[in-house]
Amino acid sequence: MERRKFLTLSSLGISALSLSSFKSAKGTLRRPLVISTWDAGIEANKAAWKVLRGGGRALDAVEQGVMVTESSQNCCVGLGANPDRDGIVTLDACIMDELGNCGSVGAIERIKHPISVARRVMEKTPHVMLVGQGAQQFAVEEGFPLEEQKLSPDAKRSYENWLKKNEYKPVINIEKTQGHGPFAPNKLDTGEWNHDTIGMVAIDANGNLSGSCTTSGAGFKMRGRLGDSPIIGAGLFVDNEIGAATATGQGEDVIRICGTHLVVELMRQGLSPENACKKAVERIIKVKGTEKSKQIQVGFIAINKQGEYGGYCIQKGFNFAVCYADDKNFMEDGKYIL
Ligand code: SD4
Repeated sequence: MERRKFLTLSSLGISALSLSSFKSAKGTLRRPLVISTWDAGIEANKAAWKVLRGGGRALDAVEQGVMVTESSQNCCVGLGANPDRDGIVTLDACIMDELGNCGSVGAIERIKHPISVARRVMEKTPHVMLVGQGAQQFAVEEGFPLEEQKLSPDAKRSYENWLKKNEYKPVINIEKTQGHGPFAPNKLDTGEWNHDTIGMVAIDANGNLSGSCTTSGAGFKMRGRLGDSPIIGAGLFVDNEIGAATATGQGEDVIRICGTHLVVELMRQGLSPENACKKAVERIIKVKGTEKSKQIQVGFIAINKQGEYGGYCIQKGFNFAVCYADDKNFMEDGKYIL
């Protein structure tokens, strides 16, 4: 927000929060603003909003927001999530700030908060990505406790089910409770979710953007497989001049088009967040072909520097959580193409 406007309103006793809906020439300017993928985004947004409403930095908001999801035992993300096809939970995460700094971990095991390790990689090493044992070693050196290697009851049940068929093929990520939030616990039992990721992007009261993305990766993936989520420009991209985007769904197809980098570049050319996400989805369909695209799901969400947001996906079933005020934290269904 423009500093002068902020100071004037502050001196009138109006809090930063009430600024979230003041009008600009482009329509309603929502700032601060945080959006995140899937139903679990509601709880994650609440934690992010606590940071943003107090005037905090978007980077802290996106880290603390997705930590909530990583902590949940009954969720698709974090150590309680589905394992790879050898029965081991391996986690990927990345984070990016308003200065273009970024950090990432891939295939890390027994660490509860990969997003925080990704942040340490960004802040404390000369590197962007650490993977596997090296990432775990770094986490331990940084004081992160090594958790037990044990499947959560939900993941164990779902892995045992998977082993019966041992079928290795992509699943179409959907949220059957679409738009109904909040995130309900035993969804593995009811089959109400089959996704594995939370991506979050935010703009703070100072107009700075950041993003985070954390996942257990595609359920029952090959051992050693990395998806888009820990890859800057695929699962997450932030450009503080323009906007920020994150992705979910079939990671291989997001990587092929450098998905979130593409979304941000399309916003740079003047597209709204929603239209930029739509064009990126269209690109995937063009590259993959319509018939094969019907077998997969990809969803993008994005915000721009003006505080506008949007999302788009290949097919029905993707949703995202939007928060820009104490009483405005709600689900939106992603528009879809096929
Ligand atoms: C991956 N993009 O590892 C992730 C999976 C995902 O909802 O988003 N699932 O490919």
